[in-house]
Amino acid sequence: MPTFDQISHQLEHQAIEVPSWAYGNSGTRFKVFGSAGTPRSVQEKIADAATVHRFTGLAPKVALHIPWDKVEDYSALRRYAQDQGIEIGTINSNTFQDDDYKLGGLTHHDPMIRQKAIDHHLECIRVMGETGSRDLKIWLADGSNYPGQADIRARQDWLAESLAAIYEQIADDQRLVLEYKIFEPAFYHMDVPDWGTALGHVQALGENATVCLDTGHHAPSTNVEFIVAQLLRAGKLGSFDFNSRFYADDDLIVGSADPFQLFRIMFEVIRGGGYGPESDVAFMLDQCHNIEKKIPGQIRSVLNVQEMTARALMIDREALKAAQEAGDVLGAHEVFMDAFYTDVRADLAAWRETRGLPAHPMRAFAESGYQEKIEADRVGGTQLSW
Ligand code: LRH
Ligand code: MN
Ligand code: MN
Repeated sequence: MPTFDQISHQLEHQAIEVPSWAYGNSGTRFKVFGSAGTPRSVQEKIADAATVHRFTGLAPKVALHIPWDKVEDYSALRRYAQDQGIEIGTINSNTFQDDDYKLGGLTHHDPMIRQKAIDHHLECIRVMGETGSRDLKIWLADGSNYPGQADIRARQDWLAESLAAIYEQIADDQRLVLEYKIFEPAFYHMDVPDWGTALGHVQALGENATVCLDTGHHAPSTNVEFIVAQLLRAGKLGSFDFNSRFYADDDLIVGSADPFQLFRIMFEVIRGGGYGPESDVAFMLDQCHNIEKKIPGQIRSVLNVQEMTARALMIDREALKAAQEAGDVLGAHEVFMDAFYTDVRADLAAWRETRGLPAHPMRAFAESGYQEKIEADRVGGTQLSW
């Protein structure tokens, strides 16, 4: 097995995009808890995201959600982020909080509503021009609750037309990234429920259209790393929305529910050429911190990704291949598991120090006083929720 020192250079350029909405208050349909220090403006969310980057060196971009993060001047917002040491990343559209979209947005039976949803995406593309963002990420809440309620076939045609109208405005150096989800908020059918549907649509659009894989958006027991392998084979894995789940779209801290799954995913990413300076896969978090503190929740998350990446990089690929080709079932499995069971935490701590970062980012953040300061400063105004 390679040593940590042999793989550590591959960790240098690791970049994880944090979501602006992770810093706002969130909850379930039962309750959204407020918490001291929660941002009251987009700028305060960006300041918190930049803090995660300062303590970890892992999070150089923050993804925005429009209109949650709507501001007057996006160029000024970009400069604000840069002054804090980060860039604005993916722009996420939002067609799920407007009454007009009750029965759908890009797939609505009424062409006027579809046009409204298309126009929202064109507005997002305009924002991307100002923020310098590469990716427009589209997740649709569109679907139906009852058999017979909607023409599920016609909606695919409308979706294809709507996406084509948006894609037409995507510049050569930009991408349209389509995210799928098995259910919720619609419970009978979703218009983009799975990777096959998403892949079909983005393949019809063209080269700059790819798929976003949100780890919480599958049926229980789905082999997610297999989907990773498939999308990479097709050259269509655009991005990840990382999070953990026990049941459905739980949006918990990535690597908390099933670190082994994260390891397996990272292995397929690495093996399939999706990791490293040559790759354009975006690694994003899509999480909510309903009861834990938000900044440490994000720090924990990016560290979990880093840790499982390091372990996956340590798989002895040659020994694995040899065992596979010899038909050595248990030998191959052992090679795989040896890397998974290797504790890299001490090595990572030492390596961080060589890069001028705190060895223990969680501890360093707790001792920094940042949390106490925002709790004292951010009084008055309205806390943001996602
Ligand atoms: C939908 C989703 C999608 C949204 C985000 C807030 O469940 O994963 O990515 O944009 O949550
Ligand atoms: Mn998501
Ligand atoms: Mn989700």
